[in-house]
Amino acid sequence: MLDYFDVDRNLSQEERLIRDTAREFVQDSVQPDIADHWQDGTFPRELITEMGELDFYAPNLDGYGLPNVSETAYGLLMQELEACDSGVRSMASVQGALVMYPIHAYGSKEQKETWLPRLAAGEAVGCFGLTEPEHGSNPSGMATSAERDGDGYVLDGTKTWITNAPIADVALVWARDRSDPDTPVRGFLVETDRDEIATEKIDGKLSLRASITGEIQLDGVWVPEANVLPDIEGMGGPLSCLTQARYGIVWGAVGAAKDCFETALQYAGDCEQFGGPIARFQLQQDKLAEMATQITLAELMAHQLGELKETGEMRPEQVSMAKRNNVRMARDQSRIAREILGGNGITADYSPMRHMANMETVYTYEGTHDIHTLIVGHDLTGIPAFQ
Ligand code: TGC
Ligand code: FAD
Repeated sequence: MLDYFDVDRNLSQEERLIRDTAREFVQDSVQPDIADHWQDGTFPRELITEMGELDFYAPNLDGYGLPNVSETAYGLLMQELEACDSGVRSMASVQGALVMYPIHAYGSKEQKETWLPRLAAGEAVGCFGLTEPEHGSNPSGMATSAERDGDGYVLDGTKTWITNAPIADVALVWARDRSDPDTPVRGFLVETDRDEIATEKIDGKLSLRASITGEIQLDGVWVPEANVLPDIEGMGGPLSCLTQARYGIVWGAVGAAKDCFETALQYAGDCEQFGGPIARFQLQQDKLAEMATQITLAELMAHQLGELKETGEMRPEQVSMAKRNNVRMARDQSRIAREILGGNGITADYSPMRHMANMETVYTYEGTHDIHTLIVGHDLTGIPAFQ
């Protein structure tokens, strides 16, 4: 894989090992069937426990048997998974950064003991319910409510576009506590086998097809007080989880773009027109040089962000800048790669068009490109421009 500035030299032995293990897993277990899954709109569910056995879910956390690897190692893992398909990285992102992280950071001892080992092993699947039909970019306007009822809460509302909802065992649902005069947002762990919860699959996606997406319909679901995350109140709860997942996307986007680059470079060398390989044309070399440059810039940003995260100095606004840049880069470069492949580029036999379609989702979820522009703009000027 492209490493023009030799970032490999800075990696520890453990980081190389994790990257190589992920690469091997992808090559052996995922790559052969991923295009079929994408076309069929299915996720290779048999891989969920295999990914657990390989410590792919939240390996950057500690305790409860979690390996506490470096943030760079975690990023490299996301890079390798998304080099295969954004749906595979999404599986690990949601499980690790959006479900295990909040339980680890804000959960009770009992919640941690119940869920972290099972989620880490892939024996249970989690999903993260923040977005609503009328509240996507502005989740703080959420309508989903929690009302006190005996020694628990009753939840009502609809969450939509929820990765893994139809296959989840537990949904982390963010809702406003209407029993409290301040109506703070709180996190509720809702087992999906409870009464009055439905998780319908969303069909017809033309992007991120190798990932299961659904709604969460909460129609008076009762959960005990023990299912509320005790150590967090307010939007800082869900938004802090987004910072973790966005960090993974910063790296993942580099992986998708690298896969596009490698495919295009190989193709340009193999494909002959006008009596020789198309790689000899200056127009194609310009495209390849620009791709390699943009990927390298994004990769360096990811590595520096990893350093900041490792030392606890990373700010959410820096994650926004990197998510915004790296996903736009992957979206643009996957399209250039597709172009280099000519007609073959529009088939599922090659990865660039699949990555290109996936990037439309990645550009939109975890904060749209526009929202990250406004987050960075706010940080630079001190003036919020969201409303
Ligand atoms: P705001 O008033 O700015 O902040 C409220 C509180 O939260 C804190 N905070 C953060 N903390 C950690 N990380 C962040 N990124 C944070 N952003 C804000 C903030 O300091 C404050 O704390 P406190 O203690 O003062 O109360 O919040 P706001 O409601 O005005 O938010 C503004 C905005 C637009 C930036 C935010 O709503 C936003 O990011 N919107 C985008 C929504 C989004 O990204 N949704 C993603 C849904 S999940 C998903 O897409 C999963 S896809 C996964 C996959 O398949 O891979
Ligand atoms: P909207 O917020 O309605 O935005 C529409 C357009 O308006 C966008 O172009 C946006 O940039 C623009 N816009 C909005 N506000 C502003 C503004 N203030 N200024 C300028 N422009 C603005 N959510 C979860 O909670 N959990 C998940 O697991 C999850 N998985 C997902 C999986 C997939 C495949 C997809 C597509 C989405 C997923 N999401 C998930 C939801 C995702 O986070 C939202 O789609 C995203 O936050 C955008 O919200 P929206 O779709 O409602 O668009």
